[in-house]
Amino acid sequence: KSGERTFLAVKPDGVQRGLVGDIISRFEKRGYKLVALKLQQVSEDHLRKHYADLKGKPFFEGLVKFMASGPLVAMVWEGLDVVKQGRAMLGETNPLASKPGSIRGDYSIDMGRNICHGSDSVESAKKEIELWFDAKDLCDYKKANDVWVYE
Ligand code: DAT
Ligand code: MG
Repeated sequence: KSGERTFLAVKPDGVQRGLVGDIISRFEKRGYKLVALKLQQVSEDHLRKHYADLKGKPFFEGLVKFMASGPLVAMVWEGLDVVKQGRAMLGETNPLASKPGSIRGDYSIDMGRNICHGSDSVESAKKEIELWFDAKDLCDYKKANDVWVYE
């Protein structure tokens, strides 16, 4: 169960605003394990696949263009309940509804500039990890401090 994985991304606004280190640091400090990471500017086509569930929404095209507008940081993180906990650490989709202490609540205001992405379920995490990473780029390793993180 502590092998659960999620897909997280620092969006182009988060990269431009210098928030990559802070966001990675929050997940590291919490005790989660980094499994894969890359800085990459991706095509609109790739993002249409990533956001396929939102096709038809009025903001879809703008979202795709924004996400393709600059490099983003794509990551896979692993640990107990990491999908749900990751979403909680991100905050609400609307930054104005996000609590201080969450990434969006601390660093963002507008929905279309909300800094980060996180998978919304274990099932979509699986799909997103497959879309963004080759299996060979997911690192299987033991963290020495796991005995200090998990009872
Ligand atoms: P989340 O990123 O919290 O999973 P989502 O999957 O519903 O939210 O939407 C993906 C992104 O699209 C979201 O991070 C910001 C943007 N978005 C969502 N709803 C929006 C809206 N009503 N107006 C503008 N942008 C929106
Ligand atoms: Mg979503």
